[in-house]
Amino acid sequence: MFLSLLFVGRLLSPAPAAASGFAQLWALTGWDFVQDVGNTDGDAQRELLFASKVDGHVALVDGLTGAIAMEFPEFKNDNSTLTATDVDGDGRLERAVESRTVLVTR
Ligand SMILES: [Ca+2]
Ligand SMILES: [Ca+2]
Repeated sequence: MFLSLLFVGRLLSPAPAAASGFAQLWALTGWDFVQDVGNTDGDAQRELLFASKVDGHVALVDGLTGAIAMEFPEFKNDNSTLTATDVDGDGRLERAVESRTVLVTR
C-alpha cells in the first residue's frame, strides 16, 4: 500500500526544471536574436547578432557574457545583412554589414 501511494505521488509530482541540466548564462531584454556571427574580435568566444525591439538596429553581443560589443545604429534587421568572413586572409574574421552601403569592420 505504501509503495503504491509513493508511486502515485511521484507520478503527480513532475521533476523540477533544474533537473534538465541547462543553466542560464545571461539574458538580454529588449533585443531579438538574429544569428550566430562567429568570433570576429579575436577573444575566445563567438559573437551573436541581435536586433533592437525598439527600432530594429542590429548589435553584436559577446556570446559568453551577453554584453553588447558593437552597435550598428544605421543598419536595421529588416533591411540589412551581416556576414563574417576572412576577407584579408589573416585567419581572423571581418564583419561585413550590408544595407544600401557596405561597411566592413575589424
Ligand atoms: Ca569574440
Ligand atoms: Ca581577416
